[in-house]
Amino acid sequence: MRKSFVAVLISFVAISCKNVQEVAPFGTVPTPQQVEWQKMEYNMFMHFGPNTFTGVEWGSGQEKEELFNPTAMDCSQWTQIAKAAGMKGVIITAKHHDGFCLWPNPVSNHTVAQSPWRDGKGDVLKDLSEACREDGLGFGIYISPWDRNDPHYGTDEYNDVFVKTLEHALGSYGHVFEQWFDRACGEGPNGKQQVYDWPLFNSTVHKMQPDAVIFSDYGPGCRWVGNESGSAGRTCWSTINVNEDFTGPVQSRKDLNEGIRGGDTWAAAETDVSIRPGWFWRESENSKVKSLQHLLKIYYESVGRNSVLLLNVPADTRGLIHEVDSLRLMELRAALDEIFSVDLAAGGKVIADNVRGKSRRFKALNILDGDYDSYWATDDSVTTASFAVELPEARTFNRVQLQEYIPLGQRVSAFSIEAQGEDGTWRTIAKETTIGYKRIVHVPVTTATSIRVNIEESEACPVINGFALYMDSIYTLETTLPIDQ
Ligand code: FUL
Repeated sequence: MRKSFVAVLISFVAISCKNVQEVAPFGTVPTPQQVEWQKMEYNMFMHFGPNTFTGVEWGSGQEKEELFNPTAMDCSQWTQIAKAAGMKGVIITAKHHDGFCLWPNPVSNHTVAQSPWRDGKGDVLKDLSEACREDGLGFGIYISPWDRNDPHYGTDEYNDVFVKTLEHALGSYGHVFEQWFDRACGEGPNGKQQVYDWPLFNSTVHKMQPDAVIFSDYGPGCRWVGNESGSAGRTCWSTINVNEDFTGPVQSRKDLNEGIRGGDTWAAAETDVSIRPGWFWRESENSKVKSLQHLLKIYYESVGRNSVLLLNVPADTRGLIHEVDSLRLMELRAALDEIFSVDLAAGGKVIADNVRGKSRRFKALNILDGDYDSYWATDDSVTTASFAVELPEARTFNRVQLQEYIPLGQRVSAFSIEAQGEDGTWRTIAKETTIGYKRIVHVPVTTATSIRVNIEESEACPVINGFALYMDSIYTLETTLPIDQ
């Protein structure tokens, strides 16, 4: 009797699994490389070059190569700090607007090879790419097309020089996870501006490094977040609209900050911000390194808002990250570890009002299993749905983390969160818009036995792969707006 019941159950499950359709991707979706890039979450930006020695932000291009002479250059120090900070990659200014190349670029006379550093035999890109490999970090390259030194700048020839520059930098140091294009376009030594050939530049990157995600103001791989203060939009779509030739239309800062719902290109926001007031190191700013509270705010408003954080930590004239900065990074790491080490939703039960095809494959409990590729999904016809997490006991938290399974597109455009107190009453603790890869919602300190997430509006059936609750007792600069605002 028992045996036949089990057999019937097994065949029922088998039939139901077989018949339930996969969730079809919705709209514009990321490439696998863009998904991996987003999973990195937190990377180091490294501004280093002649400006480090002159104390200016934009060099004129007339700086003498002799200036560049770090006294204790050690890229392993950078990568060890980045790794200990929990960062996953490092992106270096291989060439800033002043045109000086941190590697011996054969098509330039303004490089480390002309400097006294290591008798002209040094190569920062070589050292850093090796240190990144050693420490298991991604290696990324910033190259500014604006060049205030190159005599060809402002003529057609320059685009070819720039392509050769790209080919050399991207072809000599192994895998590059991100190519960072600064779109600044000022005047060169002859007083002329350059007309950049973006399709040619982008195709060169794709040819040299097929897996590299290309950053620029509007992609094509990832986009600028629209400010340098470290804040993605509270609403943040990973899509924008871009012309095929990537010359525009120039997106408004608001569109860059919030993305465009239903946009034609997947280009998630990257939040680049400096740990100091300037991008380059200068002694006078050793006392102005951002506070732990400020960095936590930046973390919540970038990683917590569907963006990747690219935190600039510039090396000093020794060629080392200064002690003040590294100490602050370790404080941030310790705080993040403390906040996110205990998931208070662990061990909970999850019930949803709709499960795709009533299939176990798409069951609501998938949101708690820690497996990125398993998710809760509803039937295609359902775009308004709720799930409730019943906690093993009453628990106190002030952060609710949600994740959408972005390989299938970004869908949710409005959701609310309710909590059931120990007296049994439910109250709304948050009303928000987008989720994306990761959303960390700030809620008032709440003690609850159950939490309910209501997907109130979604472009297609919701697909949620992560849910967690945390208690942050460290961050004091609360930014939560009152509900309904
Ligand atoms: C800007 C540049 O002009 C700054 O110097 C800095 O490199 C920043 C990250 O991008 O466009």
